[in-house]
Amino acid sequence: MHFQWYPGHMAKAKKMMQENMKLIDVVIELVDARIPFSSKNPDIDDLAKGKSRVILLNKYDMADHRYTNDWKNYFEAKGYYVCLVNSKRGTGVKQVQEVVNKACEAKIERDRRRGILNRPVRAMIVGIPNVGKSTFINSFVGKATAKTGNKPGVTKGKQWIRLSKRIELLDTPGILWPKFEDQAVGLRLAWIGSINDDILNKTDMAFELILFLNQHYPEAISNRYDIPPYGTLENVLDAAKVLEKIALRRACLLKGGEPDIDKAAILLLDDFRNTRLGNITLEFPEVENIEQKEENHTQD
Ligand SMILES: Nc1nc2c(ncn2[C@@H]2O[C@H](COP(=O)(O)OP(=O)(O)OP(=O)(O)O)[C@@H](O)[C@H]2O)c(=O)[nH]1
Ligand SMILES: [Mg+2]
Repeated sequence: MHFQWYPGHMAKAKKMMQENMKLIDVVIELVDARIPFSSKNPDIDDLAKGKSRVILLNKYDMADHRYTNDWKNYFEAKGYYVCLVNSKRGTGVKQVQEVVNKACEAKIERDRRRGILNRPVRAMIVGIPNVGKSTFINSFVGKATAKTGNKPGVTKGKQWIRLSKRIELLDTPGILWPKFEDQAVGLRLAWIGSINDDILNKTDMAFELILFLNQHYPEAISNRYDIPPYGTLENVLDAAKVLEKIALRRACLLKGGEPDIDKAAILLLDDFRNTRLGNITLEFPEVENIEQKEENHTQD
């Protein structure tokens, strides 16, 4: 599968981030709790060198909570501050403010020693497309806050949103692209609907999803579609048989009454993306595995 990711637009966003980074104390990075590795941009570590780092495992409500906690531990062990967030409903958003304060304690102390009192911490939100940046900002900012407008002494025209006496947010989120050149990463991004899927073969995506679910959530499909449990699937041909069963159960039929597996594929992906198959996490923090991937990535 080959993915296209609006390179021009992204290059512009990256430049914006580079220019603004010197004004920023803390970088708040959103990742999708269902794919915390695949939705994490690799360039951000370079861009945010020396800054306090907060990771929000967003869309927590859609992920498998057992693994979200593992991911929290995984990132904390790497020195990030981590919050579990459902930006859509606002759950966990309050804690972000506390965590940001904590992440910036050293900086506040440094300021204090230099006689700088009450300078707010400046934060930037970053993340790949569709991860929930705008939803989070709206939820984080709430109604009571107002834009501080152009601040003299800071680069002209920059808008800061005052969250409290202690935190200001740059009002343009940094949009970064995922590491979609990795096929497995691309597939997971496609499953959750973060890649324009007009260019993808949905039926192939559905086969792969059926195989993944068979391995990690073996009852998800039979429960949802009321299909008798089936054993271990070996390959795409086996997955195709399951998709046929789904098609028959849901009356996705071609003219002659044959199962319409392309239609069933769309239905399955739609059900998955709307958590109708349950809370599912698509990758797990098996450390070696990920470290290996990170190494591969830097070799690219
Ligand atoms: N279930 C759930 N949905 C969320 C959550 N956060 C965001 N969404 C949904 O995810 C979709 C994308 O959210 P946006 O806030 O537009 O994402 P974004 O990162 O600003 O996207 P771009 O502006 O394209 O980069 C929307 O449909 C949101 O309603 C969450 O925590 N839980
Ligand atoms: Mg947005």
